[in-house]
Amino acid sequence: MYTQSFNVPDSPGLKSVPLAPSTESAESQARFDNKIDADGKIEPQDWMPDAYRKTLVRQISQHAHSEIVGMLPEGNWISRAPSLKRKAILIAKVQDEGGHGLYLYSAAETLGTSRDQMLEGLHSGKAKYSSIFNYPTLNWADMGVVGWLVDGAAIMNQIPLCRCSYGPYARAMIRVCKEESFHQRQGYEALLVMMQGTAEQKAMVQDAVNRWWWKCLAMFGPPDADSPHSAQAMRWGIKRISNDDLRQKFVDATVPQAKVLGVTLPDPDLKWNEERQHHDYGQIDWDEFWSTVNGNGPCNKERLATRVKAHNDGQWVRNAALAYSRKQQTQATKEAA
Ligand code: BYC
Repeated sequence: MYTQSFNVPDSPGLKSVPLAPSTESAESQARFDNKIDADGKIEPQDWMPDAYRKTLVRQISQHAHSEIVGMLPEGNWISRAPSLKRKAILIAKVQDEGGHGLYLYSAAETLGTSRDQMLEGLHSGKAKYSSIFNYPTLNWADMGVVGWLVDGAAIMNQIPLCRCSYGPYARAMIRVCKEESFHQRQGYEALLVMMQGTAEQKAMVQDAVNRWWWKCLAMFGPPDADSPHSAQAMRWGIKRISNDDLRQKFVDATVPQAKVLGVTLPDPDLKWNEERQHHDYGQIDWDEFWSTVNGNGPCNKERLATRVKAHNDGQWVRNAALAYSRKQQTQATKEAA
């Protein structure tokens, strides 16, 4: 059993945290600790500390909510896609996001929290979802930029989650990441086509990049020094790479893509730092981030209202499925008798 505090390697911004003392039997705690140390997977039937379970339910349910609310900004453009091909691609992408939400709710349910409880958290405004989905999608170029940058940031964050210590989450993320990769590519390809078009189309792409760039950098979460959950989550192998390190990887990967596309990333401080072998970048507006996370972004109220309405409108489907299942059960009981 651990008694010492620890520092997460390679993440100097993270605070040192004392490990929580076990309230369960020392044996169960030691088995859990050994598995984490050996980089093994924790499965639903295994004993786990309450705080580990709570952290997972919080993160996985917020992740699921993000996928479901994330359908709204793009769903808004399905009926206005510029061609049948683009419409088919967008429908497939939005449908994938719905699927991701469902895998993730299922993964969180294995920790003993019901889907109804999680949905109640979302619909009452208690649970968080990604800040990025509280901004409006104003024109078709936003569809390309959401694919390229928002899904690009999501992949950067999610690839390490495929190695998460909780088995059901890690396994769900493998398929999610494969699909996100298609999402990122379709967005980038749509932008490449627009950038070969008219001056007006090129200006639309640049305008969309200007509006989304900083929001995507904030998506990775607060700086490591201000991230209350990171150190413990990394100790448990839930998070594998810190918020700041993922943000840096995203910036480094995106700069050459922007060059190929022919757009300018809206940051005068963005430049290669030979010494660090990374790009330096400017200040993120954390006040705006927290205001959005706390419910005051441009679309928070609209997103939540749309989600709650969709859930209520779907009540008859859930009722019908329940009635059908009861009918089948009655039939089976009759036949068995
Ligand atoms: N937005 O200590 P921290 C997608 C909250 S969807 C809102 O760093 P943690 C897609 C955080 O929850 C992809 N809140 O926390 C879908 C915490 O609040 P609570 C979404 C944020 O958990 C459709 C507080 O700030 N991806 O790909 O260690 C179309 C302190 O933060 C945000 C995931 O959900 C934010 N951006 O790290 C297109 C990935 N950032 O809970 C695309 C899974 C932080 O104490 N999640 N907060 O009230 C994670 O990897 C981690 O939860 C985070 C935050 C990196 C997001």
